[in-house]
Amino acid sequence: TAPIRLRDYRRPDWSVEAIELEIDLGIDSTEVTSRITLHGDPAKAEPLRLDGEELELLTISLDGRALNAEDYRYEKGVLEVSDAHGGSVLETRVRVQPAANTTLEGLYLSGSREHGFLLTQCEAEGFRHITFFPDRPDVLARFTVTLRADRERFPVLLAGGNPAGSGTLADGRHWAKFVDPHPKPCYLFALVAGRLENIQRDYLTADGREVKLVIWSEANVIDRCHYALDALERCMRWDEHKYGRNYDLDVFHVVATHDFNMGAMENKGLNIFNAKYLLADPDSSTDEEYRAVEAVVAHEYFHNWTGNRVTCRDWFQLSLKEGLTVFREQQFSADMNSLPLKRIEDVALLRRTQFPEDAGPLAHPVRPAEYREINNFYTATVYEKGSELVRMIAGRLGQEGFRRGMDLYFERHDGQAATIEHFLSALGDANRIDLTPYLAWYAQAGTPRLHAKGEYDSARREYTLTLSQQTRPTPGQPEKTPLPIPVKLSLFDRSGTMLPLHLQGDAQVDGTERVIVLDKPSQRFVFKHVSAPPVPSLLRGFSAPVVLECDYSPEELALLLTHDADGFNRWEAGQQLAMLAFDTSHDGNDSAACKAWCDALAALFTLQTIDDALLADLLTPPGEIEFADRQSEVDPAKIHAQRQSLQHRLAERIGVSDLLARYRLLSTDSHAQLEAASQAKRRLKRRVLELLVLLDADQAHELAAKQYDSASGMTDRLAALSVLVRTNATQASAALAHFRERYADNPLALDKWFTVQAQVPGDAALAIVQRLENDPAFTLKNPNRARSLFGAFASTNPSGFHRTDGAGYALIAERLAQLDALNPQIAARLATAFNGWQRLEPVRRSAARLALEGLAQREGLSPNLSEIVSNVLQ
Ligand code: B3K
Ligand code: ZN
Repeated sequence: TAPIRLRDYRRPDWSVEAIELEIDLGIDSTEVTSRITLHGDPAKAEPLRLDGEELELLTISLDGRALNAEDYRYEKGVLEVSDAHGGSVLETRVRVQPAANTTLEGLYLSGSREHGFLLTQCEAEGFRHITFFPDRPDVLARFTVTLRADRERFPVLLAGGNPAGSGTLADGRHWAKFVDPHPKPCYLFALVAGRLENIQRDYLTADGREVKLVIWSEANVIDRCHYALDALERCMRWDEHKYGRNYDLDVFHVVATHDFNMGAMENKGLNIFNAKYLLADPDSSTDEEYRAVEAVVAHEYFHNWTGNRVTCRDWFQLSLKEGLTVFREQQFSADMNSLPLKRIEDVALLRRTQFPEDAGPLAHPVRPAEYREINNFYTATVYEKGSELVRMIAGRLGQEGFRRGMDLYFERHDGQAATIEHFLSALGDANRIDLTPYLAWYAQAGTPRLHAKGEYDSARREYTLTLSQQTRPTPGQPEKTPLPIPVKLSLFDRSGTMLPLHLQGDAQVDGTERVIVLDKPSQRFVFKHVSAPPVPSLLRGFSAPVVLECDYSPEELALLLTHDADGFNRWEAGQQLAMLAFDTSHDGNDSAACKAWCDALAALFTLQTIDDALLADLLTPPGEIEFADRQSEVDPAKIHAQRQSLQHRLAERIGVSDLLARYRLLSTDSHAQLEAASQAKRRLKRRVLELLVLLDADQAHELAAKQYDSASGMTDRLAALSVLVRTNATQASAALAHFRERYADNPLALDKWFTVQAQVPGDAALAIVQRLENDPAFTLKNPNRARSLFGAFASTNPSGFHRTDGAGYALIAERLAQLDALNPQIAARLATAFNGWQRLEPVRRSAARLALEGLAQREGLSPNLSEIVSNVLQ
């Protein structure tokens, strides 16, 4: 198939003013009657063409007249109707088969035939699997939906919009009607029908609307929805305060399902969630998972304005809603929890997922220029890098300026399908600033490298910082242009004090922190009145999504790690120092960097003045994927071993007795409270245990086994289990058996049981994965379960997946083909685990190539999986 290109965008010839849906629901067969009122000028328009995939067309009529076979054509996913004109009403009746739908796109069944419920997923192009429609985001229509079903089997009937009546029908059936007053694109349509329970709460918006907030789930988990309901209320208030945005319907429904392709979906008035991001309780959720629930609830809610009220003109603009909404969620989570910890988490995620994506064959701009399968573009680049771009721009405008810009954006584009240009113009116009230079960031793939070099002139008491940038070629983009890179910086003197900044050309002193913008290939910045050679702290708060290359000495980084007042920067200095230590330690000989890293951390460890959670993060070196990202030839086993030895050095430097003492101290607080201080203790306790096991495995295993047995919550329990399993403790099998038994009826907890084992490092992992896929609880049909085993193995366990004999690749390639037949979206996502194979050392590289080529040659691969496999291979 030919790719779809941004530059070919044309406004739709036909739009739809209103759509009335009448849906007769059944597990095996559902009939959908749609009446759409068309808008368009047939004189200049193409014939009416509607999207429709695998629909069994039962009847079709135009303006009340049944159509004959010669009046329309339905083939290859398109229904073409002659003779339509502006104002025409097209009525179609189609049949679809929910229970047979394993793709989890369109209308499908969650759970079993007997007890499960029906639901929809339309973004990006699922609506065409339900009825005929111009399935593109720039066609906004008013939706009226009537659902009809057997009352016994489907007591709850939900669709987006406001409720507009319900009643009884003959034969034990009933109906419910919904009207959505806000025109919306069809990807935001949703329905849910089945046996569901709910919890609810009344909410009064700042502008005086009474709203019912209702969370729905199957009966057995409804008491695990309270945390999400609280989080929902928190984020609604926050959006009112921070952005002046109020909710705009009388009800807000949220539904949990165990069968979902992604995290959640922002359907207008009817959000649908992967249960993983909605359910939370201390016995089965970790602290991290609580934060994820809060974040995803907020993300989906924030879409109501950034995504729904203002939507995207076309899917190339996806980051307009996703990057912006991720950014809004990050601000919210930082406000609810901790700004530095949130920033650390997000930057680590960016480096682990987006940087490798941007450095390999799947690299694409935040606004791609072309795609084949849009579902393959819900990527870390569109989401996470997209959020970083918004952050840079928000930083440029300042808090008030950004709010002014957002207000103008909503004012101008409410009810519209907008573009990234619209967004930048609104933000710029509200502040009389030209933001068009930032468009280059949206168009150019690849992570820029920012090179920094400082020179001190003692005679002139001047410090000159030379910044230069370079972006390596990416597929289809051999030439790169320089981008505007805001560099937030401070200068420290050698005692760790921040210096006042006198930038040449500036009228006066500008505090101790400021932003300079590099927008040329290279630029010099001169700071005056600097009395001694300073240590620059660059890119503070990660002010731009770039890789910083600066030839710091170990002492300089240690100084920042010790003295920087900002938690994020402190962490960042530690990460850079660990990188340096990693690069310079060979054959058991510690480098100066390794020594500096260990000394500085050991000192901070003893000092006990740092927040426990931050200390836990400081004590964690960059992950294996990040180390790999910096190497031109990757040996994952070697990286694993080298990273382990780095941590071993750190553990030795701190010493068994201090580690033990701290572990005991942290263990006194054994209640699974959600307070930040309790969470922080658990995070540090886990880290200390992980360091301890490197020094004294027997003792650490005993402690871990005890922690496992006495844990009052999942965070401690899973931390202990993971230490036991990953370090092959004799106690591991008993704990695993206990966990398996205890959580047999809790799929989300059981997923963790699979994951912990799939993450055992090294060659042992493969046999474990092969054993687990034969566990009766394993199934490829459930995305969470498939990810918990194969995703965890292939995407998060480099030393396990990348075996020299290629058996990891062969297994995943085989399962990809099977998975593809069931659920192409999930298969395509899992296949991205092969990204970066070209940089593997030769033995693994040829094994990976073999597996990929074998996969590419298989018959009948979905467009989703073929696109990823062929892009990865190129
Ligand atoms: N917008 C959805 C993602 C839809 C993915 C379609 N393959 C969730 C979100 O980003 O909020
Ligand atoms: Zn989103």
